[in-house]
Amino acid sequence: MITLALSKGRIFEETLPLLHAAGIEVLEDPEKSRKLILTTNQPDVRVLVVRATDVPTYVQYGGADLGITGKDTLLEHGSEGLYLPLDLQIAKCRISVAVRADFDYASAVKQGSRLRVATKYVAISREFFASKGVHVDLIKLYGSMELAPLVGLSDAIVDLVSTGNTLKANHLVEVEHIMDISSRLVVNQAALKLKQAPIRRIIDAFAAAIGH
Ligand code: PRT
Ligand code: MG
Repeated sequence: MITLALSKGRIFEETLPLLHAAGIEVLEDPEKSRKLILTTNQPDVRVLVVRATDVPTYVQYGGADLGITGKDTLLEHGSEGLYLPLDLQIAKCRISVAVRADFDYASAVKQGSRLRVATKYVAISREFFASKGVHVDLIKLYGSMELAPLVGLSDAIVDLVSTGNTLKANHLVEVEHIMDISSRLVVNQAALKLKQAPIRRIIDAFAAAIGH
């Protein structure tokens, strides 16, 4: 049995064409079904539906053989015990610093002010601001980061941006582009040894589908 961990939403949707290229069709829709283990047309391939942030954990501990997860999630989680064969170029976005349109970020940085930064991405933020020599107090949030500067919880946020519509709707502006983000295939290293042929087949089909 080959077990693939996926999160619902954009990653699931954008993975379907890759699975199709590997001859795998998921037989249930995770948005409609309450099942957490989805069957496929391949009797020896199943899909687990897990929280996006839990995908690396499932694969690391062998709850799943493979998974697909954002580079953001991997950088926060770490990639110990994981083999990362492919950047799938799906679920693309960027991770940025944003502030209220009326906050003078450039002056605050120039003056060496201590910034309060709200984010789900504590590791990425710590590393980014340290590399710039900016002192920050990081406030860990689990979602809706855009709210924090609006109510004075923080001066800035570090969050994912794709169209920019969420920032705009909340009168926030992007002031730093930290890095580009896309999703990667992650593989359990022990599973790769034990189930080499079927896992290689999936990796190769995905690679061919994205033109590698
Ligand atoms: O939603 P949930 O809390 O369950 O989990 P999650 O947010 O971790 O998962 P999910 O499925 O929303 O995101 C999974 C992965 O998709 C992320 O880890 C990223 O690698 C990738 N991805 C790509 C995105 C976006 N684009 C994105 N735009 N993840 C989130 N967003 C959010 C962003 O946080 C912000 O709130 O969308 C909003 C901004 O979008 P725009 O288009 O308004 O700029
Ligand atoms: Mg989300």
